[in-house]
Amino acid sequence: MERTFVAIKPDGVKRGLIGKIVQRFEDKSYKIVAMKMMNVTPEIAAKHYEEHFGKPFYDKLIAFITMGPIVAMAVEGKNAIKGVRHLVGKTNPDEADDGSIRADFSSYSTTNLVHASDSPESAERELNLYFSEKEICNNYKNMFELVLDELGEE
Ligand code: 3AN
Repeated sequence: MERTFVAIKPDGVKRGLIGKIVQRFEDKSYKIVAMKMMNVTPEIAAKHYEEHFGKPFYDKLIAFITMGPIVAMAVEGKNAIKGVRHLVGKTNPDEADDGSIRADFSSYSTTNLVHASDSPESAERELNLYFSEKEICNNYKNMFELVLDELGEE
């Protein structure tokens, strides 16, 4: 079981897409184990996007992620890091697979609605940046896990 970090960015919140986006992850069997709406401070934004520091689009990236609240989530499931990235789609929505969130809801690489960790290392770093251990609620099973339990599957 893997855990990954997902954020609905300010455009997704403003466009009223929180429910639809969360539904995509739940439909695919992933379990939300933490979720909060929050404003991203410039300090958190700088840590989140430190790999892009110095690039031409960096300032716009920081301005965008701090322009309004996001919904931060910790999402768990089988191969969740890769699977969630697949559901989210490629950075440029024009190149994202049909049926992915970005392909279905955006045409812009900047306002592409969702962030999802791209590796186990990023997932750990980003989860620690946005959540404390006590904010993670992993003390329940979702329906997918209950069915697997019944089958005796991991
Ligand atoms: P993803 O969100 O798919 O993980 P990242 O982390 O590589 O993509 O990029 C985060 C954001 O940085 C993108 N949503 C986009 O706004 C911006 N960005 C990344 N690469 C480029 C690029 N080559 N040109 C312009 N903006 C970019």
